[in-house]
Parts: sequence; C-alpha cells; structure tokens
Amino acid sequence: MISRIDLRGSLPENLRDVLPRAELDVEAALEKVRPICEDVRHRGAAAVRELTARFDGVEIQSTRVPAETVLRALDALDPKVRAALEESIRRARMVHRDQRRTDTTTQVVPGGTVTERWVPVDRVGLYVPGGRAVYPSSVVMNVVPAQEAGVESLAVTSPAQKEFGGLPHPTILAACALLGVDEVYSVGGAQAVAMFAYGTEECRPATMVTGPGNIWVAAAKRLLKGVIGIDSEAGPTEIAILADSTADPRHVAADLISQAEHDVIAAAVLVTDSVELAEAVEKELPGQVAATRHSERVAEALSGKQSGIVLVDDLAAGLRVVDAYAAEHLEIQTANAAELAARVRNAGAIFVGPYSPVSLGDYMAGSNHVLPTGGCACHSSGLSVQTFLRGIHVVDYTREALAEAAAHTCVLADAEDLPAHGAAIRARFDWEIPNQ
Ligand code: HSO
Ligand code: ZN
Repeated sequence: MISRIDLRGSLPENLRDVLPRAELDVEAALEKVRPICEDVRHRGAAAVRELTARFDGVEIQSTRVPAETVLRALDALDPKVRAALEESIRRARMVHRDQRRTDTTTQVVPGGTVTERWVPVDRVGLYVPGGRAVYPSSVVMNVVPAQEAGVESLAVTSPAQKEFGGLPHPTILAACALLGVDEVYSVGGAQAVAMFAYGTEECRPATMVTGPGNIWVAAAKRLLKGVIGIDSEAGPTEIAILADSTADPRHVAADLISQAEHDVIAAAVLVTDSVELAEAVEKELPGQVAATRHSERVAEALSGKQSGIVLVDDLAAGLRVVDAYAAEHLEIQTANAAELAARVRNAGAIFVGPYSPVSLGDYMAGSNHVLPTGGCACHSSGLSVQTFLRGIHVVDYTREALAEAAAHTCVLADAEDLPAHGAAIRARFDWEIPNQ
C-alpha cells in the first residue's frame, strides 16, 4: 500500500532527490495556457464565456454572479455548516488580525528618518477551486487575510458548475456572503487568472491574484506573474509526519489518509526512527483506507511514488529529512514534540503533538491552509496578512542631515562611475561637496 525508503546508516548528500515527491510539469502546461491568456487579453468577457463553455461544459450569460444570488445562497446554507464556517472565520480573524503590521520610523541621524509604511494592495482576485474540490474553507483562508490587511476591493472567482446552472458551488457563494464579499465570478482555470490580470468588460483588472488551483491555474500564474502579483503556485497537497515510537499508529495512519484524500497525486510521507511504528502504520492503513469514503483515491495517493515511509536512525536524522523535504504540512508526533518543532527550519505549517492534526489546521485552528507545496516552504510562506501588504520606505532628510551624508554618497557614486548621482547631491550645496 505504501512503500518504504530505508535511510538508516548514513543520509545521502542529495537527500531531497531520494525523498518521494509529486511531479507536476507546470512548464509543459505553459504552452497550452498561453493562447488562452492571449484570447482573454484581446477578446475579454466573450473569450472567458467561450472558454468556460469549452472547459467547464456550461454556457454562462455573464461571468459575474449577481450580488443578490450570492446573498441568497446564505438562505439555502445548512445551519450547521453556517455555524462551523462562522467559527472558522472567527478564529482565522483572531490569528490574522494579530499579523497586522505597524509602521516603523527609524531615526538614522538627527533630521534623517526612514519610515516603513505598510500599504495593502488595491484590488485582489481570489481563486477558489471548484469541481471535485469544493472548498468553502479556502474562501475563508483567502478572504480573511486580505480583509485584515485592509484590501479595499476583493473579488472571488470559482469555476462554473453545470449542475448549478453555471454558478459556482452554492456553499462557495454562501461563504462569500458570510464574509461580506459580493463580487463573485463563475470562472475557473487559466482564464480566471487572465481575467484578473487583464480585466474584461465584466471584471476590473486586479493588482494581485491568490489562491490554490489546478495545474492550469498554476501555469497561468507563472505566465502572468509581473502583469499581476501572485502568491505561490499551489501544487498537490502534502503531509509529512515525523514520529517516534510514542506515536499512536492509528492517528498517524488517519492523518496520512486525511491529506491523501485530496487527490490521487497528493503526497503522504511518514519519517520515523521506529521500525515498530512503521510496521504498525503499515498494518493499520489497509483497514482505515478500506473504510474511508474516497478509498480508491486515497489508495492511489498512498501507493504512488510521491508517498512513503522513510526509516531513519534517530530523530536528528529525521529532522534533517523533514527539513530537506520542506513539507506543506509537517506533523511532529514524538515524545518531545514542541522541542523538536522549534528546531524545524523548513515547513509550510507545523502541527505539534498528538492533538494538533492537519485537519484542524485545514478548518478550525485559526492558522491559514493556503501553504507552499513542492518544497517551496524552504523559501516561501503561506498566505497571511503580509501577502497583501507592501512595505514602502519613506525617506525624509533635512538639509543638515543630507549635508552630513553627502560626502560618502558622492564617493560611492563616483566608485560606481555614476557621477550624475553625486551631482544631484552637490547641486543642493552649490556644487560644493562638504568635507567629511
Ligand atoms: N489541506 C488543504 C486545504 C483543505 N483541506 C481544504 C480541506 N479543505 C491544503 O492545505
Ligand atoms: Zn486538507
């Protein structure tokens, strides 16, 4: 069901290469996505509607969902789902509100200050996947940080669904209504990213597009980055668990299955120094997989080459492995979990101890679940308030403070053979550089 990778003995130099990982060929998708984006650029909403008919199999009159339809979706929402979404929003708001930045002013010299001013981007397009994956929770995870950052204009897009008359899934609409977002589009795939990048008659261009999506969305983000700001390109979901002999194999198996449930190419990796735990998890998996609703999908994900159980000599080696892997989600299920977690350097999010499973983070912990995948956690973070802010340096020097910096500035300008830079300083002092 799940393969074993035995790294006992010494760890190889090219650790990352020997670890299981899903391959997603975004480069290959670029060629298919390029004409789609060009079409939207030149023909606007008509192109978006035609592409929706071609790829989603549904004719839509307008790409924009009427605001009343968004609001009305709330009436049909199961009250239990509503209460759970409200609690999810409340917790996410608590965490993201605390991420807000305050401007800082540094006095470099008397009369010379630099202020870092945090300014939200003007308008954000948020992509929420549809189709097999209907994730109202992802609406929460995208919208809450943008709102807490102070973004004024927010638009959500999610693929048109045939069975809902070309609208996005009603739970997605209801989640938008709960969050106070009434600008919603029934557009998915690469054409959604192009719509936000270039704008159409029905949708104003956005400054930035964020949110997870399939390979076409990832390719369009890569292609249009620069025309529009993007967050990271989200790939298939991954869970890594670092566990020792104290971990409960039933929990470990359940957690691996929980993220394998997302996709046949989702990755589930257990790293352990305990052969007994590895064997117990291997024994536990078939029963739990057979009993789960999406057992075929889960079985395919677990037996794929992107998943596996990695055996290591000790937890120090385990730490090196999980750092090399840089998982989207990392659970630590060991005796001294908090202490080990503090030593991890690369992970999208870390889940500490037996009572912090990834599923909690997906919905209710208050943390964000839009996280870097594919090893990008070694250089990128998940969505946060920071994603939607820019830090602008505001430089304010008096004549005296400039005079004090003039000589050094002119020396560096000359050293770079850029004398006009120096002249811009000297002009202010009748072309005389004050002596140091
Ligand atoms: N685990 C997914 C997010 C999600 N799970 C949404 C359930 N719904 C990627 O972090
Ligand atoms: Zn999940």
